[in-house]
Amino acid sequence: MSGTTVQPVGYACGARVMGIDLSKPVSDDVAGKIRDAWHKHLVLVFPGQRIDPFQLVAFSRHFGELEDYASQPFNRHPDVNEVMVITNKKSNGKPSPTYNAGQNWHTDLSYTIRPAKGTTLHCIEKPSVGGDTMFANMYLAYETLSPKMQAFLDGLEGIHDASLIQGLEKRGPEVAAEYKRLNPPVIHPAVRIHPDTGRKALYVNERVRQFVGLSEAESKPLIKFLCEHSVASRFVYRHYWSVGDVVMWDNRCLTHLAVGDYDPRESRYMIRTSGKGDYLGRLVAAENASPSAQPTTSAKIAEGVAALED
Ligand SMILES: O=C(O)CCC(=O)C(=O)O
Ligand SMILES: [Fe+2]
Repeated sequence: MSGTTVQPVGYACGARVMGIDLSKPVSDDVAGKIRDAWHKHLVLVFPGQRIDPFQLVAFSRHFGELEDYASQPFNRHPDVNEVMVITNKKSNGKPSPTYNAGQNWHTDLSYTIRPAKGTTLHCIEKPSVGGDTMFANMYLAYETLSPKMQAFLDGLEGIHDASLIQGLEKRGPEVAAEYKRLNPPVIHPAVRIHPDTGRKALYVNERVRQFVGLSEAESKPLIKFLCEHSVASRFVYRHYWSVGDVVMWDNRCLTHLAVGDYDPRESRYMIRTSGKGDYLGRLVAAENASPSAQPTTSAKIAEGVAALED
């Protein structure tokens, strides 16, 4: 990447990449170097870009197949299926269903069986102040736990539930109901091994309701502890957006939060792609109904479901 620089912008994660024009085709060689920088810094910021949704898709495809957002059929870009619009701007006089997207700590699409691998977000309009996004390094969150807690979490699975999306109900009863219908609770490991780096990362966030095999009363304090621990300020990079930024992050080893710290009368307009996940979780319901499920697993899931229905 001659003429290109990668400059860390945060200690926990985050680097600024200068000298690449994303409106032009990116060679496989450059894409490989970007991937290496991404694995090292987890969040890459490409400032000063002017790209349309097609160019965003072309760039993002270098890092794998793209998500078609079938489980979130809201605010899709009218011209490009793989692009979601994250905005507070009304369309056809109706409030945007993504106006409050991402306002609790999460990792994208973890409430689906195939959570997004990475996400790329391009800022087209932003409020005069605020509208920031924060990212927490979940490798560090895991690595700073005691060995006993790490060993315990290594064997745990979390139930991720779309109904825990912050502000979902405020998007309107139809949007909320459709979201939940399309995204029934799913199970993922509490700790994931990143397929490219081999490092373990905590995979628990504010959209986890319970751990499989633990009661709700046992799960809740542990989830609370892990959520608080994982977003300690020393693990966090806060991105202050500028128009033209393209930010690409790794959902397998980060959680993130849209802070929502801006005047809602001002416009914020971002376009987004997500990479299809490289691993599959399991549906709580399917697992529970499957006759081939191991009795112990089945019983554990049933316990989880029963507590979910409390
Ligand atoms: O709008 C933002 O700052 C981030 C929203 C979000 O969580 C996402 O696009 O995945
Ligand atoms: Fe998100």
